[in-house]
Amino acid sequence: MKKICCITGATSGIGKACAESFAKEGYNLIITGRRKERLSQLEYELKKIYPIDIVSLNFDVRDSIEVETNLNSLPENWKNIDILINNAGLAAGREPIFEGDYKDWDQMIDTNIKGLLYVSRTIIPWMKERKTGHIINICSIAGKETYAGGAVYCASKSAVDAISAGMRIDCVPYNIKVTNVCPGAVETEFSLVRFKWDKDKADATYKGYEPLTGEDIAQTILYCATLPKHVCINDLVITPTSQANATTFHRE
Ligand code: NDP
Ligand code: 8X3
Repeated sequence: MKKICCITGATSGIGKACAESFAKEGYNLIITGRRKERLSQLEYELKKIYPIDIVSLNFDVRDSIEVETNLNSLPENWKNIDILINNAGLAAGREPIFEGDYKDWDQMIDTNIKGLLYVSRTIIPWMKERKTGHIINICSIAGKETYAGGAVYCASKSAVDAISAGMRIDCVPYNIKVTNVCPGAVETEFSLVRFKWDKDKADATYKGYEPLTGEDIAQTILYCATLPKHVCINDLVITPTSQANATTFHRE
């Protein structure tokens, strides 16, 4: 029987790359996001290539009712989720804290922390019932180190770091693995979103060095997800070779 992988935020970047990598490995997929057309397009493209089933769920992770309604609407056999990739997230703004925008703060906190919690709260009981499962939380190097203009984004990812640790403790009796993945710079739509689609600012983030790609992270996640039953990678920081920590880059 094919395994089921549920990926939040599959319409772009790391989530989309995960959908492609897990599809290639023969997993059935549940893909989610707010941009419905992108979900439909991805579902169409993957089904054309791979002999797998895909369910697309179109919801905003910030809305607990939408999260529960959509996930609970899955047919019973689709609730047997083997892997949950809690990926949906964003940074909004890069101002010092005294110039921060409340809307940006709400969006980051509601998406990165509360959204991840709502999705996990709905799916973990199904894993617990079956005494099997693997939750992969996409944290960030920003959850390990705070940088200028990133207080709230970094705080939201620090929260993910803490939630992963707590989730692992609560889930360990039920044979559920929890892996916290902390990427450094990955070139996706992340910086475009952070800088409100200012392409020059987004491009500057990746200038002078080779950033990671969504595919690099997807391959790493696939590795974590396909280890033997008794092996769990708990916490993993991954950067481009030219990035030493959250703020030190070697740019040519
Ligand atoms: P992208 O902007 O390319 O993708 C973000 C994804 O999250 C999209 O699919 C988007 O879907 C989804 N998303 C955002 N907000 C919501 C929401 N409210 N409800 C549902 N889905 C949402 O960025 P990345 O792929 O880079 O980011 C993925 C994750 O990786 C994030 O958690 C990010 O913080 C983390 N990360 C990224 C790094 C980087 O350098 N790129 C480094 C470290 C961590 P849609 O808009 O369709 O809803
Ligand atoms: C994204 C990486 O360093 O821009 O989480 O915060 S960083």
